[in-house]
Amino acid sequence: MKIYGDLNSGNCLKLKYAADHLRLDYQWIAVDISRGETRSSEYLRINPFGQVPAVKFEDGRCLGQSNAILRHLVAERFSIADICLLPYTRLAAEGGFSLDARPRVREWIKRCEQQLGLPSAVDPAGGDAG
Ligand SMILES: N[C@@H](CCC(=O)N[C@@H](CS)C(=O)NCC(=O)O)C(=O)O
Repeated sequence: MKIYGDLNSGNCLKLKYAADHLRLDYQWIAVDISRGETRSSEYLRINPFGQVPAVKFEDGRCLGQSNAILRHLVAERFSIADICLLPYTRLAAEGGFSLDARPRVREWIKRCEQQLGLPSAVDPAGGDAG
């Protein structure tokens, strides 16, 4: 993946910080806003809106908008917030709180458990209880 950005731009830095934190394999392509490089015909083929950041994936597709890119990069990963909430939430039943009416919470717990290699606390039998 290539990340096109200018290190003087906060929108670009958030991508760089996230990609570094996630240890993603990427190449940083410097695009100098002050030199008008975002408006070059070469760059406009990457991002027709003429803004950084943008990314180009291995398959050639490009994506602009920092928050959309961030969302894409972290899509199936969990964050510090997930880790903070997981330990007690996954044991809700032991504390007398049923998650039966909270299917989205159960799905989230299962996703985190899979990423961490934990046994399922919300579905100990391993079946799909919804
Ligand atoms: N909503 C966009 C904003 C992008 C943006 O404003 N980029 C600025 C740098 S922070 C830029 O490329 N300016 C150069 C230009 O418009 O030519 C995002 O979050 O990516």
